[in-house]
Amino acid sequence: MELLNWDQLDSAAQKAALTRSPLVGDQQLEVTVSEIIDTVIAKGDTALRDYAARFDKTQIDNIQLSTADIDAACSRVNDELKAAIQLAMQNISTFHQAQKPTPIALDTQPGVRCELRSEAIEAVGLYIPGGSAPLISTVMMLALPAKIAGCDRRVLISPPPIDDAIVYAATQCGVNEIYQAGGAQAVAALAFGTETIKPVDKIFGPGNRFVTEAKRQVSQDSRACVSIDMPAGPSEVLVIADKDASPAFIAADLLSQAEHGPDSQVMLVTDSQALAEAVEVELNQQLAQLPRAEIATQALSCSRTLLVNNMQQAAAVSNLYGPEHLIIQTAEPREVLKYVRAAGSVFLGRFTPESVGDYASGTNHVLPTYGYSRTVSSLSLADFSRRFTVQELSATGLQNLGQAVMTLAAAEQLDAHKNAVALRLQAIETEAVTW
Ligand code: HSO
Ligand code: ZN
Repeated sequence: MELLNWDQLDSAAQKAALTRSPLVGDQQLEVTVSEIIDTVIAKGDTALRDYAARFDKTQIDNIQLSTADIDAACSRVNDELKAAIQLAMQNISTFHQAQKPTPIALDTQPGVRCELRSEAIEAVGLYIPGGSAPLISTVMMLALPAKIAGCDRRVLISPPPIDDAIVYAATQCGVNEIYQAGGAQAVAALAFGTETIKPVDKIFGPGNRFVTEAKRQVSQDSRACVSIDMPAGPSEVLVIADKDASPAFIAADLLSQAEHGPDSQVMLVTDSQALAEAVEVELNQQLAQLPRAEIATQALSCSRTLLVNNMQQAAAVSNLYGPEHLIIQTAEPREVLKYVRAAGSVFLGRFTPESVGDYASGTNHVLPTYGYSRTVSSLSLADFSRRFTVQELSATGLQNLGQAVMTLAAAEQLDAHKNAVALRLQAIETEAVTW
């Protein structure tokens, strides 16, 4: 990894040191995805079958998995994996159950009642990538909160041939419809529907650049009325470490992120040059053993080590970067946490690798990437519901508040607004209110 001394960089070089690789959104991608979306709108299931044959090299007879398909898939999953899924499910459920919102109802002033309520989104579409790393864990991270939030239709879609463990996790986590389709065509099917798939209200989940672009396009398409979970970029981790941290642990954490994809980015921020050098040695050793070494090597080529003066400065640098994952391996990690302002998810201390949050500690692994952690939050129960407010005034309430509203309406020169209050106040004063 490139080694840079933070204080020796001018502000432009500091900015450059925190840049991510540019998102490969090109015009061709935009056109290709938009054509796929239009084809799915026009040809429905036939388009999904054609694309499955062309892109996934798979002939699909049934787009929706039947009960027999599901049972067969589940029976092929081994018991050890089933037990691991069950344990992870328990922790994820516990943490997300605790996020249930408490309704708010109060009087802001006498006779003026205000309430905040929340309702589950009816139909949610959960996209699960397939391919070289079928993300079983993402099924749990999306389907469990959807169920706990109370979404009626929990629809999972994943490229064919759909992985057995994905099917098992889906049934355990309460998914009620499973479809086989991948890429932009799957997103289009969720947004617009086909003969087999009814459209959903919101689409969740990670994916390749076709999926990401399709999510962006459908969420802005006035023909659909669908929203998406969050903007997406490549996965990333930033590790803050001091001289006593374990180089082996750090290297393993950096590589666990680097193996996700060639465009993943990993950053090490430390006040110890000796540690930085020891991590480099470990990286080379561990990398050689990894089946996905090629992917990880590419990711490491655009990753950096930044040397800082102290841990407070390390946190400041991390805040500027806004990492998806932040690992703090220092003597007093909670002291560093005090300065952390922006991160998708934070992992404290030497016994907390990112992997535990990726799979099973209970926190959600769908997190803002690409610096969005400065404004976007990690996925939570709130993303599966919508909030709305309620208000109710008594006659006294309107008498207490009415004049201020009329003054504000007059200042905005919106007379109808003013009249809506004035008429009622008159009625109250003349006792013309009969109900
Ligand atoms: N690190 C990924 C999640 C994941 N890792 C799934 C393994 N499986 C993004 O947070
Ligand atoms: Zn991961």
